[in-house]
Amino acid sequence: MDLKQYLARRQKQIERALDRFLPRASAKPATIHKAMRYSLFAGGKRLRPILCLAAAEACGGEIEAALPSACAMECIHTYSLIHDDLPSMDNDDFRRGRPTCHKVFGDGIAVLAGDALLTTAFEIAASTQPTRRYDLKQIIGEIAVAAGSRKLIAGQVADLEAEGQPITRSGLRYIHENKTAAMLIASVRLGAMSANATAKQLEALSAFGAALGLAFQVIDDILDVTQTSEKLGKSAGKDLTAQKATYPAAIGLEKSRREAQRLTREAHDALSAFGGKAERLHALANHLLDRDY
Ligand code: GRG
Repeated sequence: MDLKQYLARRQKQIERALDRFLPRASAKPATIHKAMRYSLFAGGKRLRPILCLAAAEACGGEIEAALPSACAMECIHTYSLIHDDLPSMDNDDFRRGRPTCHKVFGDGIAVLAGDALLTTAFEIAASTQPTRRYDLKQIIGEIAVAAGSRKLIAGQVADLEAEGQPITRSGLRYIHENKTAAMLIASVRLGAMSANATAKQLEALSAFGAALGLAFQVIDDILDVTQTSEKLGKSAGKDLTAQKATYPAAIGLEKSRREAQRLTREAHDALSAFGGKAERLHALANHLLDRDY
């Protein structure tokens, strides 16, 4: 398959759907809708929604049915980036190749734009068509748990608390499992749910998302020290200066690369029962391992 073409097609579908789901920039109060759209349509890779759609395909589902979940996950991801960049968190000026939300709109509006994207995600998810096995309660619950205080927020809290402190491998893994992998796991599970997947398929996709999420974060840590800010579209080298807990800092660059390869193999293995239907998920896993931004 031509992955480049596949990514471009899916990115286009996701941009269109997000544009449809979000309030217009001119809707009152215009400032907040402009700020939400500023960060949402800033050229992110759309990894989480693409994984959601590819998981739906692997389970024999339709793209249209998975789009609300896919867009909800992208809204939550964007909210987390806006808040992460705030002066009270990572204090970043540059994200997705442009000045961060708070740099353009001010801290107050950036906090509110993040809040509004988080709540909009649930409004979008509520428009999902339930399937025979999965009702709206399960779909909304899946998103709420992944974005909540035991997953995404837990990872962020552990990350903040680890700054400048020595960290163990298991402490580092805890941060990455919650801050990064939980959102990837939920993305593939939601895609599968939209396709009325079996419990076994959901389980396999959870294992895939967990391994891929960790691999993705290890690569992200490596890129932070090996790439330029221009290439990444965000401030490179920040982890080192902020004394962040990262894989290269904990185990070195070479070992980190081997760990990313091992985790990617684990992700591939989790898909064995899907056969050819998981072709896109396999290609995405390889692509994430080889990426340079
Ligand atoms: C503030 C609740 C809250 C959480 C913040 C997502 C996050 C947690 C922090 C952002 C910084 C970071 C390194 C997060 C780890 C996950 C990650 C690598 C996010 C970047 O995802 P990409 O590369 O970004 O998919 P794009 O811009 O392409 O969507």
